[in-house]
Amino acid sequence: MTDTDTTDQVESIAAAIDAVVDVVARAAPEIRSGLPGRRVAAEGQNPSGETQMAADVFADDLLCERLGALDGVGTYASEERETAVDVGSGVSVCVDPLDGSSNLEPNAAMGTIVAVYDGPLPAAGRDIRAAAYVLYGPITTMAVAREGSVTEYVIHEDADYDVLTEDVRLPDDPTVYGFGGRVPHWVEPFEAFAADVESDPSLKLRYGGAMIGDVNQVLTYGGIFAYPTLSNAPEGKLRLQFEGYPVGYIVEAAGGASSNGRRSLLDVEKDDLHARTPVYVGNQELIDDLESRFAE
Ligand code: FDP
Repeated sequence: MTDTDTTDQVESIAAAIDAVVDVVARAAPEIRSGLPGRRVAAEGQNPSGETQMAADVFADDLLCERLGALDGVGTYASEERETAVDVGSGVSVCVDPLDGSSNLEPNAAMGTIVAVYDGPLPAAGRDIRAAAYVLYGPITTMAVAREGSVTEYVIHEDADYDVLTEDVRLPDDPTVYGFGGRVPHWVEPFEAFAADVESDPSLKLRYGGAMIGDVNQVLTYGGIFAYPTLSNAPEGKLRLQFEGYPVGYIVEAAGGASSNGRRSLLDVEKDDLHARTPVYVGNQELIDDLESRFAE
């Protein structure tokens, strides 16, 4: 909440966050059970020029309808649509309906990401009031960050959900890393950092190709996930409003750190709804080391 928010505003934002989290949790089993027949390309591309799967469109339509119907939600935006949708008055909700949907064909983990902002879109990172992700793994779980702490839930097939872990914290001793992008496109500071990580005997590679699956491993085991700046894509691949801010907010709330290579993801400012950013999240000492390479 900002210093100028009144008690009523604070309460209505909290109520909107409760409702958004509940809708996303209850939609998750439906999204999951809707996947088998939708492992095919849809007709269009998303605003970032990527082929959409039928499942991306299905999850986006479902979440737009349910979240857009909530009192206290003013704007719905998603990675799958060009412009934000005005749905009333209240918080702005940004969604990546199916993160990692290229994992649909090989049947590997995927997620749904949601960020709640107190302000118009594109929002600033410090406008974020809550973020959550659903992980469709062998079981369906959800991590929710708000007011500086993260709670993990298990979501059952009947759409009920229970707390698994309160106050999720990154373990102090990191053990895993996962780096995206093609290695020939990594730039020199990142290449040097990655070489040191790879030769550290306490760390091992665990990379699944869906950001949420990879970030959840970092939350569970400690370590670092990166989708770095690339020589052919200096801003990397991931989208700030839909992926960078929420994942940075969640990892920081769990005691870790986030960065675009130079500063916390929450301090990165871009004025385009679909702007991209390099993403580095994980244990503080690894992020400090990474940032020192880009400062040289
Ligand atoms: P996807 O394209 O499959 O939806 O931003 C989306 C994302 O997956 C992330 O989940 C993942 O970390 C990254 O892109 C993987 O990208 P590439 O395999 O294309 O490098």
